[in-house]
Amino acid sequence: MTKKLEQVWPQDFAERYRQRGYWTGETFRTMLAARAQEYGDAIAVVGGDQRWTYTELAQRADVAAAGFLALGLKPGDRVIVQLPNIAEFLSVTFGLMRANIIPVFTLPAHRLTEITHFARKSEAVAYVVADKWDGFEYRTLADSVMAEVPAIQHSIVVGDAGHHTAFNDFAANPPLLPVEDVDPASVALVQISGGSTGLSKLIPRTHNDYLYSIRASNPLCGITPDSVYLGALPVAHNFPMSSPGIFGAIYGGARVVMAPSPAPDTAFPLIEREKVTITGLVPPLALLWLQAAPKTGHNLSSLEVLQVGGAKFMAEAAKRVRPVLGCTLQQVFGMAEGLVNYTRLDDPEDIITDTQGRAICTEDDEVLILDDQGNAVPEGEAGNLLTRGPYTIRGYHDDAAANARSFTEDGFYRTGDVVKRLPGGYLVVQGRATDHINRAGEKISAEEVEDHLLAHPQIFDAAVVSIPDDFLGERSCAFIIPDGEAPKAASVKGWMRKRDIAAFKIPDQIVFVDEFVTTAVGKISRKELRATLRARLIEEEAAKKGQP
Ligand code: OOB
Repeated sequence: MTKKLEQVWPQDFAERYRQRGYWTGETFRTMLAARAQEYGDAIAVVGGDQRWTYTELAQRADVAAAGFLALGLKPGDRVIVQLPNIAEFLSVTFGLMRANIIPVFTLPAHRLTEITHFARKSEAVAYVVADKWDGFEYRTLADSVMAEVPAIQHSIVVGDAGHHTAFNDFAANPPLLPVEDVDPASVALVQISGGSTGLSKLIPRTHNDYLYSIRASNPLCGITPDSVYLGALPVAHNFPMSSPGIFGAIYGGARVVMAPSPAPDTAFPLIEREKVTITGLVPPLALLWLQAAPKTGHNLSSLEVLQVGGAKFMAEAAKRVRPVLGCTLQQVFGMAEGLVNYTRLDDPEDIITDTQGRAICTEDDEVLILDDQGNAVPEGEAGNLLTRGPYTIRGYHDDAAANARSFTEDGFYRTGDVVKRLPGGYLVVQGRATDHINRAGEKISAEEVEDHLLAHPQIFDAAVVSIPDDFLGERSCAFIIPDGEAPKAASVKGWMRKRDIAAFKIPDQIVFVDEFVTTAVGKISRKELRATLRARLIEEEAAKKGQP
């Protein structure tokens, strides 16, 4: 028996969210059908040399849906989707949703270890990849995934499929038969968590809640049917998917342009050619764009809004966005679990540059800032951010331990972020209470990387910490106690690479130590240990640079 995939709010909350018009009963399928009606001839998506109108996108979604059903997939099944920024991302996704099949979104950077974990945990029956991307062979990965997870019965490849099922052949199937309407309170898609403890958790999002966050984001981000959204970050990530992202653009009858890479030499020509009006970046990429823009020959004047989020964008860099790029900065502080904060486009400049915005839903995004004892802190003081609301989940899929840790009894999600609140509800992110590394917006669980390191025959113990980094925001550093003679750092990294994990999880820096600090009473917690090691390294590095 497959485990039920659901996301349930207590009845009184659900009623309130419906009554207040957040949950409308719309589903992804009815939404796309309505947009195809209204904006039929307008271009919905541009990717590579493809340009599809809304009518065509809806037709392609129908074809995809018929194809998935013809393979024997059934409504309610889960499918791992691992696609780069290509037009087919939308036809696959809307096709699955059209057939009431649930996509589980993974990143192109994920490898066998992560994909098999997501496949098992979601009990997926199929896996969709592109043939090759960025020098990596996803068909070979699909072979390994199928060998390891027998429940995955189909691997569907966009492009040259080899011996896999060809997505491009779906058009040969008989047309889609009528599909039953789906309950808008059911799960539409699965996002994955940043993974603050151990392996990433699955985040089921419903039609009601996800579509609310998208619909409510659009006016805050200035999306109109004339907008052109550039998908620069991997669009499977919650930020470029829904804040407002590619789905917001489609929701608004606007245009999505898929960028194969966020690097200036790829993105800038696309901005000029497609007259892009809005895009979203993580801080390190925003820095690259600020550096490249003054020297570019490309006309970037169509750009109206640059969103930056996923990690803290420092005020000094934020101040340069308007003068250098000539557009409005929007800071976005969100999480795949739900809550998204935006600076408003007409906010005073200092709010835009110095804060991470305020919640989408002024009335019903409940935001608590508490000290470690659970008491509210005064305005302006830092505390732990907890939240609940019409698009913040009440639980992860099938993970009682994580749920007990991450949610309070009355349903607040403990974000793990330390923030302060300014008048008007604006939040400033101060740091984090949990032990993950936010490397250029990619969240890395210290524990997960430590577990890999501990499998190394010459490693006795390991602690992984975040170190401030001028460019990445944070980089990862592994402190290692060798078992006998220390291996070379490069060989540890090489060995980690062979663990079939996303490359961003390989430690940036490795420091060998003889022992970890202990206290008089013996062992200290991993959390304290990481904090101590981190502080010591930062101090040593500062001393080397001759700083105080
Ligand atoms: C976004 O989502 P996730 O799930 O990858 O990561 C969420 C975490 C937050 O809890 C926070 O620690 C950090 O990423 N974060 C930021 C931030 N935006 C996210 N920290 C400081 N400043 C920011 N602006 O990263 C995400 C999801 C939707 C929209 C935007 C970002």
